[in-house]
Parts: sequence; structure tokens; C-alpha cells
Amino acid sequence: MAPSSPLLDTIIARLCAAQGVLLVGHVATDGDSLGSCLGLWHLLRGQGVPAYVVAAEKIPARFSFLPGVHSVITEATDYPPYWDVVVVMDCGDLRRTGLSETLLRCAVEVINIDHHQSNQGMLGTAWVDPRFAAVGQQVLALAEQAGWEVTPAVATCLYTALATDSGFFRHSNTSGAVLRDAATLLEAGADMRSIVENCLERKTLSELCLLREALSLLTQECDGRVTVLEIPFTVFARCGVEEAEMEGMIEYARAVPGTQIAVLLRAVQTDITKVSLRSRGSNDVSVVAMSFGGGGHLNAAGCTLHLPLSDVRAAVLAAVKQVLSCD
Ligand SMILES: [Mn+2]
Repeated sequence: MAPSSPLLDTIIARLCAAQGVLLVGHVATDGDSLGSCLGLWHLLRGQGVPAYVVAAEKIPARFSFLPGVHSVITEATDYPPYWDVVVVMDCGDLRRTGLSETLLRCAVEVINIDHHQSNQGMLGTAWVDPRFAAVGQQVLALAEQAGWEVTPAVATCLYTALATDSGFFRHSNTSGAVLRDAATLLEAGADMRSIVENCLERKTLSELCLLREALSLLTQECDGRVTVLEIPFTVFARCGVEEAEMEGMIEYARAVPGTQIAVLLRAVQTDITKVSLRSRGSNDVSVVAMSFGGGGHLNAAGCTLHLPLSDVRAAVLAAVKQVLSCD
């Protein structure tokens, strides 16, 4: 996976000459977005370049272990006095950063480092390469080409990026290159156990509460080809979970053998229900989501309905059964 070297040289030269660099990821941050920003932050500061990680939202507690995370700026009043380069990572447009576009556009140069297929490469100096499983790999390639030292802090940030975006080396994007890069980072001193504990094993009491309540409401339809999990509003409120903590629950429905379509129904208000759908093979759940005003991909889609959960359940299951031709 040899990246285009002249482009990397341009990016390296621009970063090294910068008077101030803002590093930004996307809203609803994840291990790749934040790990890549912090990894590059450590690398640039190691070169004496004034760099700042700026985020639109508070950083979730599970990332508190990341070296440098307490320097992330989340308040506009704490912004540095000057920057001439903005690096947008793990997304392809300024709106996804959740930050003021005017603020970002006032930089002399915008650099975009991303691995999303959907990124058309139209944002500033763009290095977009979907062959990478994580932006963290791109930052490592940048460090290697520049000859920058990968310290244990850098390694921990970038390993977090690789591990989380590959589902801890389980998703189909887990290539040999991903494992080789992970090995490089481990040997550079990545704190692998902290990463696993905080990003994979950690479950808050509210998440466990949700798990207990939601699993007790697991049902199957169509002779077990459809597995449904529901989270009524009462459960959501009683367990005190964040909205983002609920979506992963669909994996429990998907895990049940024989399941061709998994459905997660979660009431975020008494009359607002979010629907997540996952499928195997050619069963297209995007058509179901689209018929309710949502969208997504063949095997993963979702929609939000302004209706109580029970009404949504009936309507969505009818549509799902049509996909599987069962009743
Ligand atoms: Mn990513």
C-alpha cells in the first residue's frame, strides 16, 4: 500500500512550516478520529510545530486514558490566537467537524486526511485513500515518510485508531498491512492493555442496566430469521444511558444464529423511535429504512420515526417480513 509520496512530502513540508495547526476530527468522535488527531498532535509538537486538537463536543469518558486528551480544546474561548493550517481528519467535509466553517476557512490552507470511500477529495489538499482501514494508518505512514519519532504516546493514540476502526481486528478491513502497522505500534510502546480495557471491555453501570433490560425484551419472528431488540423510553430514562451507547445493542440481535435481519427499536422520546437494521447476504435493509424516510447500505441502515415504539415495531416488522417473504 504505497501512498503517493509527492503528496505526503507536500503535506509534511506544509505542516513543518506552519505557524499554528488546528487538528479536527468529526462529531460523535470515535477512536480513529480522536486517536489520529492526538497522534498527529504529539508528532507535530515533537517537531516544535504549535498544534492544537479542537473538538466540537466533550470527549467521551472512555477516551480519558489517551495521552494528551486533556489538552483537547472544546470551548471556543480557549482557541489559540493564531493558526494557518487546519487538518480535517476521518471525514470529508467541514460540516461533519461540528465546528464553525468560517473559523476553519480562515486558515491559509486546509489539509484533509481521510479513508472514506464517499470522500470525493474536494476539501483542500486532500489525501483520501480508502485502502487504509483507519486514518491512524495514514498518520503512521506520514510519520515514517517524514522520519518523525513514534513515541509510546503516539503509538498508543494510533493503535487506538487502528484497533477501533477494525473492530479490534475483526472487521473485513483487517488486512495484513493493518496487522503489520499494529505490530509496529505495539513495538513502539503502544499501551495495548489500556486500549482494550477502555475501548472494548469497559461497560458502565448504565450500559449494563440497558443490556439487562433490553435482552429481556428480545424476540424473534419469521422462524428466527428476524431478531428484534427494543428499548422502551422508560428503560432509556431509567438506565440513564447516552443515546450513542444504545446503538451497539443491535450486535446482540445480529449475533443470534439464524438471524438474517436484526432490528433495534429504541425510543429516545415517548413519540420518537429510532430504528437500526442489520442484515446478512443479499437481504436489503436500506429499502426498509428508505421507505420510512431513512437510509443506509444494503446490510446496515436506519431511520427515525415520530411515532411511539409499538406503532413503529408493527410497521417496520411488516416491511422487514416483506424483504424475507415471510409472514
Ligand atoms: Mn475512520
